[in-house]
Amino acid sequence: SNEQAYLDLCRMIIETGTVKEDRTGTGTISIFGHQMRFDLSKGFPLLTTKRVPFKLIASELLWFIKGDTNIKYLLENNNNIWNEWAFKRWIESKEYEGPDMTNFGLRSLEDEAFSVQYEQQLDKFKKLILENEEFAQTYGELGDVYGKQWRAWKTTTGEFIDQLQQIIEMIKTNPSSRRLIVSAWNPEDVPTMALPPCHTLFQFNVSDGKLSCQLYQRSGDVFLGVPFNIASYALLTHLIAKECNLEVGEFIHTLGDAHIYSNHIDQVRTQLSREPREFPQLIISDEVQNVFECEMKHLAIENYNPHPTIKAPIAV
Ligand code: DHF
Ligand code: TMP
Repeated sequence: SNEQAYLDLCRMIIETGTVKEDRTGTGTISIFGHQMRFDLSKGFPLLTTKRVPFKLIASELLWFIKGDTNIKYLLENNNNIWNEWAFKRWIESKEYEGPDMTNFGLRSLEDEAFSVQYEQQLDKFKKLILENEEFAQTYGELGDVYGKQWRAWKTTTGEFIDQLQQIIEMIKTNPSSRRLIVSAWNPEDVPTMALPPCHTLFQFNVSDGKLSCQLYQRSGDVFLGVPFNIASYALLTHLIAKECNLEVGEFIHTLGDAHIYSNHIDQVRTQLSREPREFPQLIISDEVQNVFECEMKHLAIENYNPHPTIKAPIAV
């Protein structure tokens, strides 16, 4: 398997990276510019040196594919990975009346009493999203993030471009094209997004009947985000290849600022001490005729025998 490519990146950052301040106040070690390649015909790149939750990756990808930008769908699928960024908008709004939650990410790590209060407010927030439709519409929204840009990029004339649908059509009708690009980076919308897109642009390429995908990721949290991003784009490539009757080729992951947060270093060292195992296989049900019809029940991972989970706090 090519898990080694990921482990090499971790090692390279620890050994050669620069200590760098960052927006979240956590601190990182970082390198700029790196590329990893995963041959998708040799197994599905779900890391084995720690358990990576495939279901969360799949429901997030299906949420992008639906064009959804509201965390309600994620919560309905027991997926909590975007909560903090929606929560942040709520506590910064006029409507929020609870205890001061400023800088909750860092404070909950340092202050036990605060952490209890934070968990309570976050639970309340999740409940409101799930039970109050009006609240969900306002505070579940992350802004015009991935789903919106992929499926309904707004043009200057007020029309919408379905980039994902167009790219699939182009792969079928003009597979030799060198213009098979989807961009999530929309400079006009960046200021109003909860988080400007980290996975900013991807390109497909068909050669020899195989579909490959390259992602440009401007910023990568190598311990928490990157394992998700690798599996997510591998899954997307498989789904599109299946619809287009192509085999899968490579996933090429190009990173801009590739960093390890200072409070993830011990976890990364633990992971580096482990022996990688065979990658698992992805199973997509033959019921799935097209990408947009895919649901969670159609996806499964087989022969996944990872080392145990390694927990780490996320920088908000
Ligand atoms: N911010 C930061 N600082 N790093 C990120 O990777 C990141 N990713 C986002 C949004 N903001 C971010 C969206 N993707 C987790 C993984 C991916 C992700 C968000 C969160 C995460 O916490 N993964 C945990 C398991 C989480 C769970 O089980 O609920 C992990 O151990 O992989
Ligand atoms: P930034 O906007 O200041 O770059 O912060 C975003 C952080 O989130 C950064 O650590 C990268 C990380 N991230 C990923 O690694 N993958 C993702 O898919 C997302 C959404 C974020």
